[in-house]
Amino acid sequence: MVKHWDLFLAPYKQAVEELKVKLKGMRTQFEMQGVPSPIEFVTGRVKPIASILDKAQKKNIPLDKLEEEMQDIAGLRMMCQFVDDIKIVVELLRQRNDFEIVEERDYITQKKESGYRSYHVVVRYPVQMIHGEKKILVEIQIRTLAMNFWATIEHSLNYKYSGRFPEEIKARLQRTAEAAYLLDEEMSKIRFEIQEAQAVFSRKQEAKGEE
Ligand code: 0O2
Repeated sequence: MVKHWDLFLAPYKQAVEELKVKLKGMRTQFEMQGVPSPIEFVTGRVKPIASILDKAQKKNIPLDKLEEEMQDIAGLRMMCQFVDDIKIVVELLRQRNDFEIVEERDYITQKKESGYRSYHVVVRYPVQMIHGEKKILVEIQIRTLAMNFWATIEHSLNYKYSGRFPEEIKARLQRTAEAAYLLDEEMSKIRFEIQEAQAVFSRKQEAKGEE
């Protein structure tokens, strides 16, 4: 017998798979046009059941209200090389008509107390199931590679310390968040040099492939 969680998570799994194809497709289209892509790579995941239960408990979300109140059971991440690319990607998402944006959270201009930076777009996405259409919430996080590096490290430490960081670690994490931000700023300043070099590099790779 198919378990209750499998049934509940089925549309979320389908949404993540479909959106991974669609959002990765955006990158491919830039590549085909021979212009630098604002999207470096895309990942996606369905929140593990244990994390859903954990978050529901922490945020007092009744299990029969998960669909409406937990926005990130289905999650996608779009990584960009440069901070300015984030705006471009958000604008591309706003122009799509295969989902409806329900909320945007800008943790880049308004970083979280932890030091976390990222831009979150929550969308309502229609999934075609055998019994009809089901609209589900999906959270798309858009961030630079540096923001992603920091968030990944902080997330593992958070897990280790169950969110109760020793003061020293907390302070260091805030400083590393600033360092990541500075790295993004410096990279932005030499963006055109970097993109020129990347274009030369990919032309060389293509030529090698044709040999
Ligand atoms: P996981 O393991 O990534 O699924 P809240 O959970 O209260 O912070 P809310 O209202 O659920 O926030 O939505 P929000 O603000 O969009 O944050 C949800 C997700 O953003 C988190 O999911 C993380 O992926 C990421 N995030 C938010 N704040 C931080 C942070 O300080 N550090 C890191 N590393 N990631 C953050 P989950 O459920 O926490 O975790």
